[in-house]
Amino acid sequence: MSDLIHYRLEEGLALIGLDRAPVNALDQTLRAALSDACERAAADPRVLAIILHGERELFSAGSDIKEFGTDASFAEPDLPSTLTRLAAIHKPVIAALGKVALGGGLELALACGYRIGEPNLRVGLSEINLGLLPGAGGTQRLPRLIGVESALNLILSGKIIGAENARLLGLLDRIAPSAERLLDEAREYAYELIACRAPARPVEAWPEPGEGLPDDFLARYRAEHEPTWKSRLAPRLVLLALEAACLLPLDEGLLKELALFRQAESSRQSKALRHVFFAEREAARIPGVCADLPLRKIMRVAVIGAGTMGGEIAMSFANAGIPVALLESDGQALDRGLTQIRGNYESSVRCGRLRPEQVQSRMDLIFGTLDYADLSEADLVIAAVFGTPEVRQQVFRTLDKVCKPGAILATNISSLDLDAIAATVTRPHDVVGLHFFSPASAMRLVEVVRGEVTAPDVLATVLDTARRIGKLPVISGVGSGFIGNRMFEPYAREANRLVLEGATPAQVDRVLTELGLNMGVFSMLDLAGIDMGFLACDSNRAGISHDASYCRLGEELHAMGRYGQKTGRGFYLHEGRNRKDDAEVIALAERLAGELEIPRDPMDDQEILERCLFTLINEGIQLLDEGIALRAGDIDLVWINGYGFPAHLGGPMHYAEQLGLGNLLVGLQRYRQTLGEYGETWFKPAPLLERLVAAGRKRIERF
Ligand code: T1G
Repeated sequence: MSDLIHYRLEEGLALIGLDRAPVNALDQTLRAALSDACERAAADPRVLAIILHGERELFSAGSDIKEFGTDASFAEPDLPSTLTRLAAIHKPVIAALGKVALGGGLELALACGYRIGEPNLRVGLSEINLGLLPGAGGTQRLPRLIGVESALNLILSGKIIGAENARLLGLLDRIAPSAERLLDEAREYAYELIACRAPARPVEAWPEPGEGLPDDFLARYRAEHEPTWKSRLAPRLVLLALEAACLLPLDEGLLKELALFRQAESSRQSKALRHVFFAEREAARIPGVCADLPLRKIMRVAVIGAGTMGGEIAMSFANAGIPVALLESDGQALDRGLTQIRGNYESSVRCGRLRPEQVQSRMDLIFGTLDYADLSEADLVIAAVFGTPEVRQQVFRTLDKVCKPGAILATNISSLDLDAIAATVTRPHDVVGLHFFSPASAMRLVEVVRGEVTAPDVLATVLDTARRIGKLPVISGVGSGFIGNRMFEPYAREANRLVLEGATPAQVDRVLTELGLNMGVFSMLDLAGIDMGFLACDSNRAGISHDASYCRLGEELHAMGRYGQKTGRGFYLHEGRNRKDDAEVIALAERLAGELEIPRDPMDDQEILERCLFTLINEGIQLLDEGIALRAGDIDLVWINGYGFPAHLGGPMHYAEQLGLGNLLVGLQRYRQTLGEYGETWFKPAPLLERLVAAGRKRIERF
């Protein structure tokens, strides 16, 4: 027996323990060992019932995602056939589920006749998050167990649910009183089943799936949900698989599911989403720093500034059960901040995202104060104060005096030079940047800014803490706009210039939202506020005079008091939640183009898409070359989680690799030549891109 499986014979029971670190991912080796163990138990007359469990408690995180897109994915014994053989065993098979049973791990449990879980169990069919569908019986066995609609909701949401919900749905027969008792409870369950001569599975003949379903149920379900799927392939394949479950016998449905799964697995969208999955885990790594570096203990946090951002940051920690001291300079501002936080929680209750009793329990974790001395026990202090660099540096000088040794001092301000702050304190190694994205209580992304002298354990501690509060931390070097906003600038610049050349704001935004972005540039600018100065419009940056024509439209709108949604007019005319092109803005663009001698023509969608994306991607490659971003995958995560770039395209860097780096370079060079001085200034290919193409490299990486 392989060491991936622990096989124990106990008075009529065979216990089969899966043991492939770290998550019992069902690769070919584990599938083979599992197959052998099941065959052995099925053939042994002494075995009256079988218990499948995780040797180290965790049951299984499903198929090995690294195998997808390779021959190993369906190397014999493949998972579907392994589970079909398991489901055919004429003895009760009990799945004892510890910690997680996800994807193929839950499908493995579904192929067993009975399921018992531990109280903190998390289960789900998370394949949809990888652009896949359950490919080992999930779309066929689940609807037969919990009904078609519940199965569709679970599969299409990719939601991970707890033990009690799983039991209520019919996914779990029992819940053990504790994780420690799981295996003993499974044994008792097995002996009960043996004693009452229970069948191999509780329902002899699977109920005809879809029984009691209105004939047009799936058609109505598709009509209701398809608009939300946009251009995503996997949800559409899921519906076809569920249709098969309703119309075909199990064995035929499984074949249909397998064909649909292979279609999903080979899709670009799934390849992109698998890239995102591993990029998220890679982002946690600090090059040159060992993964088990001792971390500082973060038990108490302080936030300075009870404004919108400070309040949302405080909520992020309170939501994770971490006590937060919220400091303000005056009582009224503090009261406003605390009232706003309570209001945020109460609106979450109204939307059903929070239970009423959680409001007070979270408010109890947030302690408002006006006194810096109350921060003396904080392990991490985050300054979320606006004001001049001098004001902010004064805040850090005060923190330097009051905070205990070893406390981490973080600033949330994106445009601030972190190293300048570190230079003003006696503990520069403890200074780090934490750029939360607004609204901080909802957005996952945090740019963790590493200063020149930030200590490795400070960086590692902040990365770990960000994950503890449910954030997705990405390391950035010090530089204006870090990664996200630095790239947003050329992207917004190009959009503005395109309007001067004949496009309209609505056309530019439509092209970008059709690609899959949640919002187009102009909708974002009107939402954030033109007065927020997203576009740096110094036409003589760093002494290099260049074409700043792209600024003029925003500058004029600002001068006209058209700040965007907040004033009802910006790049768009806003009427309630609707926005539309404004003839006044088009006329302004025409006038400016005349003054700037910019030729105007109707703009085609492809050019809009290329010019916005190519400049965005080019800036990202430049960031990588400068070392501000560590990895192309990090840049993808920033743009997917901070700016709504479609995850099923993998992020701007992955998108560029699929497009072909050579094609990207040719595109930049074409616009550089055809757009005169403007093109000469803003379409210069990043040197790293030129080096990558010259070297015939397919991946975007520093070298
Ligand atoms: N395959 C390969 N590696 C995996 C893996 C998987 N399924 N799950 C986790 N890992 C690695 C991960 O890359 C990391 O590696 C380490 O395990 C710890 O993970 C046929 C087609 C289970 C909740 O979508 O949700 O089954 O970085 O850092 O925070 O229908 O991992 O250490 O080298 O995330 O404690 C469906 C994905 C697969 C589950 C644990 N399954 N995993 O979270 O640790 S498709 C999933 C997770 C499938 C079938 C279909 C989480 C977790 P490294 P981690 P964690």
